Amino acid sequence: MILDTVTLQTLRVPLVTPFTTSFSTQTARTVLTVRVDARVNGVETTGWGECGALAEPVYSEEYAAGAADVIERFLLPRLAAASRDDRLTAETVGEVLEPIVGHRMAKAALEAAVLDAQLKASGLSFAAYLGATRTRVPSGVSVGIQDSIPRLLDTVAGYVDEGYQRIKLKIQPGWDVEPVRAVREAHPDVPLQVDANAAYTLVDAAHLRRLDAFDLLLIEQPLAEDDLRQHAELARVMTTPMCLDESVVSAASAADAIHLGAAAVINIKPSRVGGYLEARRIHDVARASGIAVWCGGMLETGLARGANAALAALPGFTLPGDISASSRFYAEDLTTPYVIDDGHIAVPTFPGLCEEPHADALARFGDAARVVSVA
Ligand code: SMG
Ligand code: MG
Repeated sequence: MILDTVTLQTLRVPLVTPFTTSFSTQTARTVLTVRVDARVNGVETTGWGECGALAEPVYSEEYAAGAADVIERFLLPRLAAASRDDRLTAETVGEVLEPIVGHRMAKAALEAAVLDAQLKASGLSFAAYLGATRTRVPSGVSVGIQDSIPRLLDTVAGYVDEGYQRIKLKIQPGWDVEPVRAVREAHPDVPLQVDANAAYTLVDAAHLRRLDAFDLLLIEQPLAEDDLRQHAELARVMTTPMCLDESVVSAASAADAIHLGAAAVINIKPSRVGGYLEARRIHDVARASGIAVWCGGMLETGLARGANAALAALPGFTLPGDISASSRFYAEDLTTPYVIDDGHIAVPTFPGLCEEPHADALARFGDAARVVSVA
């Protein structure tokens, strides 16, 4: 692939309802978009990616403006050099950017845009490229921390009525056992799980064990990102399966977590781990070890929601992901919205990872696009 231009634009897309987790309340998604204009074997092609980083470094150390900076200052010059040396493909982006430490969400956005451009040039869908084995994936929904238990029950009932196949409740100290009990009593059979976003410590082990009473599919990231050993210790005293999100940033860290007994289940977020190709490697590692995986979300717009669905259509994704309809977060998506149909999201069949975003949505939600010369 020969890179011609790369365009960065930061959008602020309002959420239909505030989304509260143990670390923040989001009312809009700040999303850095990456557009790549390139040629593959002389064929002009365009690809799009979005960056998983939030506006502030509260989920991980990355944030949208920082991602734009590292892309422009350090990542793009390396991609441009690889392009000039004629060794740039989606499959080489990872190794070309490897000398830059961390910044996985920034790298993932670039890899996605290059991959989208490459697949569009060859007319191949992302699902076909990955070897996906399903045409639709079960849809789960992540439910934020609410003001009261009655409001939580209303919210959950609405999602169950929409057909969501699995409910994930965000928890934090002071909002855990009682809300989970209330939802379990109202929906005795719904597949239910919880996500703490690292809000607890091992001192809370006895309290967290009370969640074992509610037949949860899993507990996601109760402890800090670097507490692998402590997650293993907590896993030994709980019957609820331990699932890691923030702690798993690569296939190597997934292998470590599995080996230590810190993860019986892994949430695979392509952005968190540096891109879809590393995400697939984690799927492969987990599958070889008999560890279940599911696809997590970072409130993706239509630029990445369908690609997540394609990833989740690989055979090792045996639990429903945080892949809900566009309407879960957005009144207006950047592309044709993804819809929930019979509890599922269809895996896209168009070439590449995403549709071209609607120009009017980019104009309405975005700041001035910045074209970065890569020649
Ligand atoms: O995209 O459906 C989605 C969001 C799923 O809960 C979700 N993501 O820790 O898993 C997680 C959170 C991270 C983002 S919170 C702003
Ligand atoms: Mg999580």
